[in-house]
Amino acid sequence: MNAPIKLQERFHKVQLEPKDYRDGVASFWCPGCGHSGVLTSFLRSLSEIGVEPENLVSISGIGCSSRLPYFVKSYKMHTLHGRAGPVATGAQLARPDLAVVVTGGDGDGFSIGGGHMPHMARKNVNMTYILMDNHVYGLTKGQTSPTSHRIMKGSVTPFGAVEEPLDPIMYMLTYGATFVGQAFAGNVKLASQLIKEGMEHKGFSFINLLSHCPTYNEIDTAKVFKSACETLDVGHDVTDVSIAMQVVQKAKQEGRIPTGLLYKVERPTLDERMAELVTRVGGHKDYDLRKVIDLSRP
Ligand SMILES: Cc1ncc(C[n+]2csc(CCOP(=O)(O)OP(=O)(O)O)c2C)c(N)n1
Repeated sequence: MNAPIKLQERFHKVQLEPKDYRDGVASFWCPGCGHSGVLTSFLRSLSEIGVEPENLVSISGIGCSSRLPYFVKSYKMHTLHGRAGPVATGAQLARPDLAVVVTGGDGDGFSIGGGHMPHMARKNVNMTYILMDNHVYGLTKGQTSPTSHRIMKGSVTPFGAVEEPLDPIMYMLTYGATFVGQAFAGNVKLASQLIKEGMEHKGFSFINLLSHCPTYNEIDTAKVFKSACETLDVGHDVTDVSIAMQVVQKAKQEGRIPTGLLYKVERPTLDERMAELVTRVGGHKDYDLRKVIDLSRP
């Protein structure tokens, strides 16, 4: 049997239009939803990467955003709320030759799924995580999320959120993601470029797309996101995590949102380390794979 072709080597082999990656299911997002911009960007990146739909796996949890895989031609799994990350990690380890992408909301990723986030980053799982960050729980009709601003009045917090918001970018920089980028979901040019670069990156790529919710978030409108994101021109050393953190913090203090590629480094991925371990330990006199895994089970 031939050795499986590595993931990044599969890219740029086919020429398909963005529409060729669109599955037939009609979108059921609200008119004007920022998530549509994420979908448009994702389809454009897939076309630019030239990945075959049968080599793509899109995985999500639960939420308006988590419906995105419905609309993309790929293998897909709409998993449990907050559990897309571990399922995607398993898929990536089982089939390192496939491109694995998680899409989901700030609630899905950082509330119920928050416990999984640092581990995907520190393990450097070779996959892409696109956070569709609308600072609200959309599907369940407008509760505050971990990224909601304190002034946001949610359906169960009519006087505003009482907690400070979490910053997904600082979080990922802290926990060791090897590719971190951010864009406004309505900026399809930048968002699709980041998704493309993130998918081409070998390792865990995290892309935060600020996606306005016109139905349940009156604070973070498309206009607000757009003007805050546009003002920044980041030209820093993207391989230095402390510089990336300083850039992000400085922008935040000035009321701006830093967009573009914020951080990118190379580090061995989880599947590479596991393959190396099996090769190394496999030569050990006491190592017997059959004792570790019951190969007779289907
Ligand atoms: C175990 C479990 N708890 C709670 C819910 C209810 N629920 C569904 S989606 C969601 C949050 C969605 O918010 P987010 O992930 O930000 O996505 P959005 O809808 O805003 O795109 C919640 C709390 C659920 N489906 N399952």
